Amino acid sequence: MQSVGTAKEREIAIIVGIVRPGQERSVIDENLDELELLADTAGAVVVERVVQDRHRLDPAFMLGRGKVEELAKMTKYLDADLIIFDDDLSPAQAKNIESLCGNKILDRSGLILDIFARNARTREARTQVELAQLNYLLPRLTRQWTHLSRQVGGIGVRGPGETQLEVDRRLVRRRIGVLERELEKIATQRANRRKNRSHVFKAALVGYTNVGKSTILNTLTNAQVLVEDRLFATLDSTIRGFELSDHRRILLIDTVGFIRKLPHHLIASFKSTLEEAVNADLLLHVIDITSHNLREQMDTVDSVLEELKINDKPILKVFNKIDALEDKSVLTELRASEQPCVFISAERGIFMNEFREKIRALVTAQVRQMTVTLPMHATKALSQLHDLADITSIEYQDSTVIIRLKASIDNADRISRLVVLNAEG
Ligand SMILES: Nc1nc2c(ncn2[C@@H]2O[C@H](COP(=O)(O)OP(=O)(O)OP(=O)(O)O)[C@@H](O)[C@H]2O)c(=O)[nH]1
Ligand SMILES: [Mg+2]
Repeated sequence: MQSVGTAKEREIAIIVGIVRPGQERSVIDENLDELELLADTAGAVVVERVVQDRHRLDPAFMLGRGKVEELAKMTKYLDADLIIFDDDLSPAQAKNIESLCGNKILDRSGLILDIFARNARTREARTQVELAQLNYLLPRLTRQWTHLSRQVGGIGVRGPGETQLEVDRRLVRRRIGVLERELEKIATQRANRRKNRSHVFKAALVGYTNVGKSTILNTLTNAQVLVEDRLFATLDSTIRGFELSDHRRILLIDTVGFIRKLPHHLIASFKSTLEEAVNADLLLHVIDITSHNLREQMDTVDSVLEELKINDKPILKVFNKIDALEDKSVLTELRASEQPCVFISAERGIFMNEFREKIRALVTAQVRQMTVTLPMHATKALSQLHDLADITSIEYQDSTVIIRLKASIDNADRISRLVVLNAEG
């Protein structure tokens, strides 16, 4: 979408990063590389990078006032449409910088929201994005936040929330209420659907954006999920059946990717989509092994999993894109420190059998809690149970024994058969 008043195909952007005391310049450069990719995904061309060392963030301007004045000159000279900060700006900072520079000011969160708005397809995703956008924009909808009322469209002001931007805060609040109720309804529908498949083992693909989660789903299940060398190609969860080598069927779930500084509003709004991962029995944490920020990306994913309170689930680390890895020495290091893990190329189909086998082993190793009832005289079956499971409690009732136990999934199948065989006496 084009911004009103310009005939430019893509908006021209300047990006800004800040080096704080103790931070490595190289880390900031990598963050800006990622911000540039985000800007590109949103449809902007980055023509200039500004990096400033700062001990203290200025409460009014984030950068020093002098630096912002420099930015204003640069904006005119380069005819830039927007300035994007890697750090989150307070509504006041954004407003102050905007009034000095005279163009649109965005931060990383605003940019990510814009991309989500762009990529949202289903009713659920669109509702979730609009809610996150409005929550983000609400404190920014002031008289002085002029570009919102001046312009329609363009990066930072488009998507499902677009039509809401010109109305006042009271109406925005009302709309937020409507969206929240709608999401509750969607969440209930999802929960009902989930109930129907609650007995089936579920593995969820989680990970940083653009690491190859959807490619893995497509390769393993012949799903036709969109794969793109773009950030946040996937915003909805897709669930497909998948047959393991022992013919057990499980469900594989692809869902939205994570990124550094994923806006909190987004995580909150995407709760019902992420709920699919929350309810999984196994997490497949996919990592792009060619990334320069491998560790940081893994840490980001870990902290989102923590925020979702699912970091205690069994996790298999799936290092993808090994076909594109130049320095193979990291393999040894990662193999030693990141067990359980696999190294694959989903696109080239390398080591996919090992991957399938690892999933099978982890599924089989899962422990299931069961309660079974046997006739009192089935003493042989009872002793077999002791071999197959950890017995948690035994209760005698009339002529039956009620046993609570924990068993591996394989043994749980055997136990079910044993119970059926002994049911008649
Ligand atoms: N070289 C190489 N590229 C891969 C491999 N797997 C995926 N890719 C590429 O990585 C990019 C992202 O792939 P996706 O499957 O869309 O990644 P995703 O994790 O689902 O990304 P989002 O949904 O955007 O979060 C695409 O350009 C893929 O072609 C691989 O094994 N090797
Ligand atoms: Mg995807």
